[in-house]
Amino acid sequence: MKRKILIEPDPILRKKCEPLEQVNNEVRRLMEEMLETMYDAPGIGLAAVQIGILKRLVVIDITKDEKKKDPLFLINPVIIKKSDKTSIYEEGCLSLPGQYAEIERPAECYLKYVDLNGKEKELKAEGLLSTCIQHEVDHLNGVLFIDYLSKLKKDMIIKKLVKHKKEIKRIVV
Ligand code: GNR
Ligand code: NI
Repeated sequence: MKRKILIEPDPILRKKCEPLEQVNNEVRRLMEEMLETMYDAPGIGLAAVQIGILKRLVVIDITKDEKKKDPLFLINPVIIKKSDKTSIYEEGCLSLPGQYAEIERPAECYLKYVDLNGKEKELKAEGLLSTCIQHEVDHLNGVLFIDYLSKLKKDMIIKKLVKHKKEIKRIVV
């Protein structure tokens, strides 16, 4: 089932998410729904908090080819090391529709996480995957990419989103 994605400003997006205690079928089903919601959007990553669930769960698929899906399921991801070298990507966020900005982040990161079988894994990421992982782990801590912009740029984006949300409401009502 496809879920509704929360749009900033929304106080839920600013909450810190709780670690998951055990991986069971309910969690596997939830992460499949997150993946469906992400593909449908479409996006390359989604954190559970974006659909209102305050758990440390992330799905990612950065492959462009629609036929060759390559999903990554991250439970309780922890970034254990970041490179000094940085890279800049133009980021978007499904919770900030239509808004994009160039963000500088560590180019490489090392990640520890639990997979869908409850097994501890490690991963070294670079390029877009590294940026996406850092963007998603930020979500788990209530951080959005606009938090890295100047107050002026951030306020401008939030103002646009407030207007956007009012327009959506007007259409629905
Ligand atoms: O779809 C998304 N694209 C993207 C592009 C550059 C850096 C990060 C991202 S993640 C984003 C989906 C999203 O909002 N994930 O939380
Ligand atoms: Ni996002």
